[in-house]
Amino acid sequence: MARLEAVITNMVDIFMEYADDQGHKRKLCKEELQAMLQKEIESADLKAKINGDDIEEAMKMLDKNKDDEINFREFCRCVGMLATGYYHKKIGKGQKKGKGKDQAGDD
Ligand SMILES: [Ca+2]
Ligand SMILES: [Ca+2]
Repeated sequence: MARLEAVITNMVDIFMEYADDQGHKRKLCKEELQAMLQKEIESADLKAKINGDDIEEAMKMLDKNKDDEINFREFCRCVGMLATGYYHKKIGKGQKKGKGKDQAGDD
């Protein structure tokens, strides 16, 4: 399979595999998210990007519509964040302390 195709099908397959495990189908609850992060991400750097060691924080960060679950759109955003983090690392753009964390201030 072409590489980009593999990325796309992997994303969908991984999401569905974990999201359909328990609770609501097509959504990752906290336990499912934790299981996925534990098994599907090995790099400590990547995990740190989304607070992967603290499931409460990771959930807070990824759950944009605040329904306490991760839907596919939120999952895609998560993968995008990880990819961006990796990209920045590769081009040598470290984490600069500019304006701090971008807090999605939607209130
Ligand atoms: Ca589920
Ligand atoms: Ca959500």
